[in-house]
Amino acid sequence: QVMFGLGGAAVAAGLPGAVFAAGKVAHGSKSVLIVVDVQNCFVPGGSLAVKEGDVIVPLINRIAKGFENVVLTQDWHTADHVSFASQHSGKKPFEAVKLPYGNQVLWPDHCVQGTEGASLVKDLSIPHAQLVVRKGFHKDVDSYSAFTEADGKTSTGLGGYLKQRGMKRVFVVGLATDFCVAWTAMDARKQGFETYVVEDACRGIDAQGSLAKAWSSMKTAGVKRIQSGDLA
Ligand code: VGL
Ligand code: ZN
Repeated sequence: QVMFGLGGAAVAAGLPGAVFAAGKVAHGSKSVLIVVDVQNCFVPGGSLAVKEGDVIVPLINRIAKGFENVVLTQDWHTADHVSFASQHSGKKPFEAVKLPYGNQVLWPDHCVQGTEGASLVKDLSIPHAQLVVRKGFHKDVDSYSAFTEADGKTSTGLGGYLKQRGMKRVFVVGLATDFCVAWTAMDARKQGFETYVVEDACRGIDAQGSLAKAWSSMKTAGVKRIQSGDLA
């Protein structure tokens, strides 16, 4: 009886605090949902359209209703942004270049500050969202992550904001799984948040195996991969 009790405690201690017996992941007042880049450019019809990027919007709206704390992000580039293939002579979208901070995939022009393409998708309905983080606004530096720009050192301030608000757990949904969602989730882990990606509430670009690579990197980083049905 005593052994059983200790064993139970040990098993319980080994489980993440938020996972209960039913296998559901709880998300209380110390959890935040980060809705990544649900913008016109990233849904069908947009300049960097993600396949099925639009179909996750109703699911994200529903998930967000269960979260007290929600942050939205917007990719927010200058018209001459370094991540645009149009700024590199002889380069085409989805090719890469070496920049001072490392390798950079080049993209079609997208999410230019103040344009319709950069606006949040109209059907996204999360009126209680508390903060919109704009990222990638420095002309010479990209930022897939909502926490740290691609130079690996310039902070957006989001980590400090979430810590000052007492957040412990981060749940990530949105676009694209293999770029802004993955980088945001990995940086959340790096900053000490217990981090979950809700897979069915994301869609990926999947250029040259990038989706499988992203999931493998997230796993190594300790990011937990869950489905919307796993949320309590
Ligand atoms: C993204 C490529 C370029 C994203 C943003 O939101 O995942 N991907 N800019
Ligand atoms: Zn971008």
